[in-house]
Amino acid sequence: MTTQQQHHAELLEHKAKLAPPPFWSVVLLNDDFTPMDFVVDVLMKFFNIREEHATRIMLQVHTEGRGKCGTYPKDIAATKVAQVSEYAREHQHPLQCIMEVEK
Ligand code: NFA
Repeated sequence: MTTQQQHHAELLEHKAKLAPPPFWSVVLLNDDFTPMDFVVDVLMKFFNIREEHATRIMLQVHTEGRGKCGTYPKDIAATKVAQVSEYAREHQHPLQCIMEVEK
């Protein structure tokens, strides 16, 4: 290994020690078919959000195209996405749920 490469490796190691683990947002996407009540139920059931707030998030998704349901460590966010996607599929609704790394 050259001195340059060693220096670069040390910088990466230093950064890895300082950086907090990234958090991930779980985001719902709008579509034309999923009933509004179903989206509110999803937010209450899988994200532990009370009805009034769930209704506000659902309406944000409906009008703006997308809305954040919550922020979690990567594995928890992936589980939420899988649970929501399976639940929507079971009920034959096209509701889409994605995860995005927090900036
Ligand atoms: N746009 C859907 C409707 O008009 C409601 C909806 C909201 C769907 C949020 C998906 C997400 N029935």
